[in-house]
Amino acid sequence: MTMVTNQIVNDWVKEMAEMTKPDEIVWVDGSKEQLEQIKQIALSTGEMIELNQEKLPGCLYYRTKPKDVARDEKRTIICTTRKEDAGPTNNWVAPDEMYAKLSKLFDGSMKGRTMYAIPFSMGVVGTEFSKIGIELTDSIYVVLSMAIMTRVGQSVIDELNAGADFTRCLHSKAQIDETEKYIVHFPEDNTIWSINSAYGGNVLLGKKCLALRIGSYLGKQEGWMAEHMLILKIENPQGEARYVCGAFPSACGKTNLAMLTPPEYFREKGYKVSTIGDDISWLRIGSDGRLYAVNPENGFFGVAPGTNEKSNPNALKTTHKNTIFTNVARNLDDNTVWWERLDKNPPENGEDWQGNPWNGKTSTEKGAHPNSRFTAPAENCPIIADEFFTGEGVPISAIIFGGRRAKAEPLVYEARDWNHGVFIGSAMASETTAAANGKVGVVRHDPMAMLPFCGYNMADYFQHWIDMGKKMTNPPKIFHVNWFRTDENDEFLWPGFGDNLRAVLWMLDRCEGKAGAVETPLGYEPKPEDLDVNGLNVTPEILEKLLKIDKADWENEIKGIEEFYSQFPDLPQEIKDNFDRLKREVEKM
Ligand code: SAT
Ligand code: MN
Repeated sequence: MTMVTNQIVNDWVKEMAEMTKPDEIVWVDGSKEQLEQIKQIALSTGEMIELNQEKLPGCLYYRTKPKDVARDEKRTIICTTRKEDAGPTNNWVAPDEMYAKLSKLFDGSMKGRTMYAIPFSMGVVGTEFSKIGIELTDSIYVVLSMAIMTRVGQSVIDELNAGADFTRCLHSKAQIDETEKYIVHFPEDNTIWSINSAYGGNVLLGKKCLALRIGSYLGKQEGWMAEHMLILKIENPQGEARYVCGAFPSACGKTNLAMLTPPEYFREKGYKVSTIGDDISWLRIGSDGRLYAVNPENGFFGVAPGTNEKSNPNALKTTHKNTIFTNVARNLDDNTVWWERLDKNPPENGEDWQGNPWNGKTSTEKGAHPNSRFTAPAENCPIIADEFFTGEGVPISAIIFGGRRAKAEPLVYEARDWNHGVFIGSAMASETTAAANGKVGVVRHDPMAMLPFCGYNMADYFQHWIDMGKKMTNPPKIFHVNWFRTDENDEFLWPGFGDNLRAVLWMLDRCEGKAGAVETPLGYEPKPEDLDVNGLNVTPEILEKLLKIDKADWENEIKGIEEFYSQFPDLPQEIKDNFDRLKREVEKM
């Protein structure tokens, strides 16, 4: 590989190495040969395990420490000079104080280890969307995962040598001491420091840290948006392509929606779905006044449990080669992997995610951690769209906000206009999942699914959404969905998965003025007959339940929104107006 000649880069790497004191520094060029050599080191030390190379070629197994299994929001910090710039929903510490504290923890943290320097790009190098980063790490798991999740290679080094600015990402697993774990962002310095974790979301710094937290901060300044959104391509029987983005909190089915298989009835009609992204979108306004999106990532870091031939056959196929499995169960008989709901055939001679002997047929304990993951190259996905590879933006027709809600939220509704949609996104709530440490199943507000990922003051972020709307002559329509509504017996009312396409097609028809709707206090809802439920066992009564808006539930929602908003002294007027209108309309119900 060509040397890095950019003096700013070399000075920074030198400074970081003087602090962390590794035995040596290795630049990662992304070549197959080098990655293979690095992998062999991880296999020889036992850091990673090679899986059955006939059944799972190129696949590796990795286990984290038992308390290092998810993102840690309490230990995720935004360090801006002024506390107000981080806002009420982020943890904040003054930059000087945090640098001083972390410098002590990083001091000598790589002694006896190799520091890998990984130059990477989020987005296709050379496109308008691309942003360059360098991650310094002492973890081979991070090296191999970044090589899947981001674009690593000579072209990135060329950009750096041509003087490109870059995000300075420093990671050390140190002692993986959870009492000294920190995931820290210095947006004003374009810098991320993460220490004492080895779990993906905390250490693959291109992902949530750069592409969302630093990305959202840069987007505000530079006039674009970084969002926690999948990108889906839908082609109708005439072959016309439409694109939608969807924001859902972690572990609420983004990967499933992004890779959905249309119900047979729609496949026969000629509908086709392909995937552009499953987690993060970067969005810019095009010269035609529309909003364009790319997926800045190069792979999928998906939740394993629940992924199966029925729920997401495309994801399953995506993981059959060159994939890293983290914290799933292992089948010792054939050295493959297993997780809950993969199939009805758990290993008898297995190991659970912590490495304990585990018999899936008799044990009452879970084999895989609920937040166990696969890290798989996007190019493996059988339905990956061509547009993914070009990295040029695709024009977005609809933005979908959604959460996991047993009650209150109906299946689907449409915002009256952009600002109403921004209000809906800002007020959304969802039940917590295993993707972050803490209690699971508690309803919490999670605006635009960005609560853990917004790198600056959330009220300013709402304002940025409003401002972006003002700049678009042809903005996407905004919708809200809830696939997770339950009946009196706590059973899901909606089949979900591939059938979610039915709601998406209603949305696309709305965008083209073709589908019916009725105005409600929440926005426009389909009438039961507006949704195509052909071939589906959903009765009109069930549809009615799915679409019902209950006054008492919404009085309660309003209280929740009021309480959530109370932490923001200055919300945009457009949001206040839309909230006031909701209150008036619910009152009138
Ligand atoms: O752990 S990650 O943050 O990368 C995945 C997620 O929680 O959405
Ligand atoms: Mn996510």
